[in-house]
Amino acid sequence: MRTKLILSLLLLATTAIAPARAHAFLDHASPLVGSTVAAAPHEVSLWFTQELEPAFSSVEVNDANGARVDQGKAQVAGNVMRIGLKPLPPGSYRVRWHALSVDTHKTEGSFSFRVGGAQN
Ligand SMILES: [Cu+2]
Repeated sequence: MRTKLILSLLLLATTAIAPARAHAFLDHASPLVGSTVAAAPHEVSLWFTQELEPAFSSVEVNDANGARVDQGKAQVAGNVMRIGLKPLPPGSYRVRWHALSVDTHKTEGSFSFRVGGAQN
């Protein structure tokens, strides 16, 4: 009986302490993660699972040689982050994002997409 009581108390304490599990993870993106697009996109848009803190969230896009191909300043509105792109020749590109969600949790990630078909 006593053990049961202690277990219940422990469980209660754990539940009370557990933080909200709602970090800003990438929900989806445009261009789609890992996709190949026929026409060069003018911007990359990222939709997150939670609202972002604009001052501490950023994204950059690099070509296969590591050169920046974005316009330099991400725009954040609610749970969406966008960044304009320079004209992209066919090739593969990597998007790297850092996010601080409104619950102050940091997340980051990257994905690639490709412009054009057979070209490198
Ligand atoms: Cu969180």
